[in-house]
Amino acid sequence: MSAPDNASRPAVLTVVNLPSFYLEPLRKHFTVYERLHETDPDAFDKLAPSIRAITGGGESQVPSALMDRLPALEIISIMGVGYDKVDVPAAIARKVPVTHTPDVLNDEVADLALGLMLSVARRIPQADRYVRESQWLHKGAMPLARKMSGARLGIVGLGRIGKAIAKRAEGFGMTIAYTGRNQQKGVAYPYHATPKALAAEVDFLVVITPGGEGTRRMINKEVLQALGPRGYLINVARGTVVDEPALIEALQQGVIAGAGLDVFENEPQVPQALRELDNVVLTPHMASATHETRQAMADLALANLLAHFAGKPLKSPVPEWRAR
Ligand code: NAP
Ligand code: 8YV
Repeated sequence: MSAPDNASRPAVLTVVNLPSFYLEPLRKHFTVYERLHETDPDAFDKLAPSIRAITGGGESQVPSALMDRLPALEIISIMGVGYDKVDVPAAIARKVPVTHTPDVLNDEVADLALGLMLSVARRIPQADRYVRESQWLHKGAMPLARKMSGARLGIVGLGRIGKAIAKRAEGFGMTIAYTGRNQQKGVAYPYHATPKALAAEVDFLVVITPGGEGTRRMINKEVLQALGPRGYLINVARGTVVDEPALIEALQQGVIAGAGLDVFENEPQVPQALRELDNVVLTPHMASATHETRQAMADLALANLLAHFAGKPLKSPVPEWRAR
């Protein structure tokens, strides 16, 4: 779509602070109101009837109450594969398509999952501190760590990213098993019907399902007990998938060996008790956060908006929209 003049540019509301490499091309095609509903409610009241699109990130809230304020809303474009905080049934009821950015981030998220596995088992952040704080000099060699190559990996959610994690883990000579709501056709890895059954069979349990009600606190005390004192939990999915208080207790009491966490229940708040633990590696929800991948996500989010306003097929609608 070539850039329209000012008057004919559709109005878009952003619901998160977007990076400049998304905002700048967005402004070429649209009149962009940056988080106007939060920054200037009076101006938002006046402009809301003209807003035809919402765009935000994978963690953005798009409740039906916001949609109610936007009678001209035509599309919600999420720059992220997860969309658990978008009220998709409410959007579908209004005939408003929701799009997201699958696949373009698979490699990046899988890379970080493997990075967290290595970090927690080989204690790489602790080793870095050991050198910086001159502990090597004064105490000698660090205590021995845990071998990852050849260990048993369990994947909770063998979807696009889960499969990219499995492929990388094969390179480490790991054995792989998985769980999900369904056994997958054409997948040779052993399937376990529940996270608990899977956890009992593995050394590393990697969680990479969607968030939302269907998976809330699915990784609970029982699953952690099944993972056991030599097991590591890695969560690159959503904080809501893990029972965080139960995880903290399990880490404090040695019920599991450690955890690598990119996501948390109440981001960016991370419980003090978790931050004080030495057997965890924590990252700030950054699994897709490289220039290359965030650019690809921004390009796809924009492409969905442009396709919609050009009357062309959407590039990547969410499955619920496709299946409606
Ligand atoms: P996907 O291809 O849809 O895969 C999701 C997998 O989860 C599927 O294998 C699905 O299998 C399983 N699943 C869904 N609901 C489940 C349930 N209730 N219980 C058990 N398993 C369930 O999605 P993806 O592209 O791999 O992305 C997965 C998620 O990763 C996203 O939704 C997002 O939350 C998260 N993510 C996080 C980051 C980050 O920055 N940390 C970045 C990208 C994505 P079944 O249908 O057989 O259950
Ligand atoms: C980003 C994510 O944090 O894609 C997702 O579901 O969680 C991450 O890639 C986010 O979406 C960036 O907008």
